Amino acid sequence: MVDIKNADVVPTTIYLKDYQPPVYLVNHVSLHFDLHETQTVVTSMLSISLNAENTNPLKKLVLDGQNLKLISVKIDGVLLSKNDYHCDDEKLVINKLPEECELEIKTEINPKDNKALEGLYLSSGMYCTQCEAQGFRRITYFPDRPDVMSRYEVTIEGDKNKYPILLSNGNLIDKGELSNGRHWAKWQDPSLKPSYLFALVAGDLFVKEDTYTTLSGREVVLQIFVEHENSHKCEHALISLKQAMKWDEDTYGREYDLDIYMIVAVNDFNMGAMENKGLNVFNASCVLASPDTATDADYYNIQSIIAHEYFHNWSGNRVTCRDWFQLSLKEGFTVFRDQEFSADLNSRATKRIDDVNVLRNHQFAQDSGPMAHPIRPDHYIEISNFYTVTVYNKGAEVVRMIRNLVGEVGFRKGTDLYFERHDGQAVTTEDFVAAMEDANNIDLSQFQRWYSQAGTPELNVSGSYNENEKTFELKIKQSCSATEEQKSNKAFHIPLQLGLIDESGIDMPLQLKGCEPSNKTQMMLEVKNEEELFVFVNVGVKPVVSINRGFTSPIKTKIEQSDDELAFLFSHDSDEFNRWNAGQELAINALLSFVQDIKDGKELVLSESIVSAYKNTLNNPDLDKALLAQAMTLPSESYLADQLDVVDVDGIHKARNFMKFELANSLKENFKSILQQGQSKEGYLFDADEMARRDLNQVCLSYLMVLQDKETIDFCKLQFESANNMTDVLSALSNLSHYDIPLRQQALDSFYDKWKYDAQVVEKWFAIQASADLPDVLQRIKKLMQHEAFSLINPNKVRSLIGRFCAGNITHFHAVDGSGYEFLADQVLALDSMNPQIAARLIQSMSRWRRYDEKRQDLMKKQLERILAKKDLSKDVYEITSRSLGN
Ligand code: B3K
Ligand code: ZN
Repeated sequence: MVDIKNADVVPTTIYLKDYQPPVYLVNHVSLHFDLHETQTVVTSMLSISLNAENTNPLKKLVLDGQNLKLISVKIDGVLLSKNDYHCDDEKLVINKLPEECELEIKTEINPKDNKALEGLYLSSGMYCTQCEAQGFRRITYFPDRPDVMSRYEVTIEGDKNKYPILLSNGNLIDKGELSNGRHWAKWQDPSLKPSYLFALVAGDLFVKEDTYTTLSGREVVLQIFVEHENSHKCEHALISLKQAMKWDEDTYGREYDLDIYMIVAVNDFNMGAMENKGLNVFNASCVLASPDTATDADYYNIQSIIAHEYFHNWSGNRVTCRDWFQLSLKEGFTVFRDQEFSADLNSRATKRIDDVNVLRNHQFAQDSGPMAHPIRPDHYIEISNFYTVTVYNKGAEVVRMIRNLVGEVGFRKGTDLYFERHDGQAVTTEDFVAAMEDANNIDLSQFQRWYSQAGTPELNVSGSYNENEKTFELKIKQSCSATEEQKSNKAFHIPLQLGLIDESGIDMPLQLKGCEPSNKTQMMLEVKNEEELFVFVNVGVKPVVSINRGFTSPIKTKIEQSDDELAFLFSHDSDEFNRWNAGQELAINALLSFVQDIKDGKELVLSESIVSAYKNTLNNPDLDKALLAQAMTLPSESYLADQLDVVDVDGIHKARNFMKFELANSLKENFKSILQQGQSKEGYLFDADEMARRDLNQVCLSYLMVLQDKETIDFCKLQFESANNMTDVLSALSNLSHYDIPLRQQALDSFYDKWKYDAQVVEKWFAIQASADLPDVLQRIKKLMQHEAFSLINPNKVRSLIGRFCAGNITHFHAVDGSGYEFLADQVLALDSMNPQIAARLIQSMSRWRRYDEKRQDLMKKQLERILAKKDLSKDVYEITSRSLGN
């Protein structure tokens, strides 16, 4: 198998600065697949022509290829001899080529053996493909780069019984039977597309069908293909797809272009889903839902992922990336689009909090570790490693900041211009920003630094009130600590929404010195220099500052605010995000002081004022239940860890448990009454109110369970046994999973027994056990790896058991004996030659090893070195491990 590096050859680094336009273009691609499980023959006919834009005098054609068996090459019908081309593990090079020609290449591939799940592979008896970023080269030799865009015609031939459904991109134009029990179908895609958007599916599938009439009155056929036993689980995905189609018409004026839109659910998939033109392939867990098998979080995710992939049809497919360094052009923008879609359809404030939590818990961490990279990286070894929370989520924040700077109307003008100007092209992030500048007549040149500089900017904010002059001065200093690769950053252009609140909790009218008075009570400040001074005049009383409202910029803000001020903001800030944020700050202050007290051997005491701040919040009748659930949730252990210079794994765990216990103890009557009032006998409904109700119940139950009183345990048992939806059942099971009581195992066993034939539910069962806060959790996980339902080949199982433990069960993963690290390294080594993408993802739990105490540092470093020493390590794992070690 290729896909590996030679033991003593360091893999090549690819640089953005080396970009060259392609030498040849491929105008038309005609593919023929003769499907056989271990020997599929692919015949590809390429209409090739010299690219006028390329100035390279060496006019040789270099085609990418990986794990392919070359059978023959013909130019304009003439068979080439082996001397006419060069073929190695990575490419096929043809030197002498006419300016235009028809190139026919025949290759053989083995879909059954393909466990990397890139290119064409078999999953649960069906063929499917994954080509982004560089999987097409595992199907046939091709200039596998996004700036080569072609029209495709695809013929698929396969066994009729086993694979009655044969799909590819575009429209079905012909089909037929063959004499030997086989049949064929021919698909034609009228759109221009890069190879990474190619898709093929063949299987025995149920199809759920509907139609959608577009803005201009065209009827589009919508089809969702799933395994027959899942036929009842497609409704939600279909509704979500129609919602997304309508939203994109309403919000961006974007209509779907083909006559058919297909979605296929597969069991073995490296990520969530893939936006192939007209034929999306989805991880089954991101499509299938029914109330008894899927949680609210699943319903929510499905809605947003279906939308995300649909939105790519414009932001990604019709306008695509010139090269893979531009990935955020499509991903950052599309994440921003899906975030706004979810916010419009559900609760806006809670969506923002969820998104910021992802950013703070994961992206800020990445930005301050060895894998830090700008949203437009300038080098990589393996591009699969750059499908990151930075490129995606920080990328979305950067688009959001542009929207904040130009306003909603200006942003729409910008996107209209971008889509119109670049439809059918492969472009860069600069092209996106240029469209925004041109449509709004503004200069975003300083803003562009967000694309090229890594690291999280930090603002130091201090305010001073002059009672005599009734002025309020706000001093802001920005800095961005160096990342390992980028030693110095220039000042960022930071939009900052601000409010000043008076002592009764009302937003004051804002007037900057030298500006006319107005009744505006919020203002978007623009920080551009390292130091800025904003002077507000006519400020009647000393205000409390509410800054970076709605998290207008993805930054850290340091502002001197007392616990009293934070408690005041926690109950009064008119900005719901900042109100929640003040509660988090308050909790962080308390938790960090507990961490210190534990170190100093002091007794821990949760102050009355904090308890009453939480009590007031809990009793506030105006607060939406979903927001209340978020407000009552303490900051995560990983976020707390990021606040410390040296992570104190056990201290954080103890501190958080202590605070949770104290709040549970003091507020138990409140929690119980919310829980009792929040019960419902109605059937499951996926809507904002019902989700909020279930969410708040879950938070209350998790507090009460800490107390381990009989009444709560009985309540939990009853909920587990009798709830009519998976959200409540799983909430009960997960609450039981942290306590080593007989009921725990009984519940886990009966759950498995009931759901063992449902892969998505079994994944949840694994995940719950991997997250358990039990001292011997790792032993239990190792045992679960021998379970009949576990498989290292299936990424969902790996993620739910191994990934969940290493990335989510921080205390036990970082056990001081190093057992977690050794376990992780074992799994990475086992997965490396099978599925390098999944292996590389796992290691990231160890990449920030320098942040821990010496003992743990040493243990993690040893395991990283052990991984790096493996012969024929994949490029994916090599890149993450060597960067983590700082090589
Ligand atoms: N574009 C795909 C991700 C492909 C990942 C390749 N390793 C899904 C998405 O972001 O929509
Ligand atoms: Zn995407």
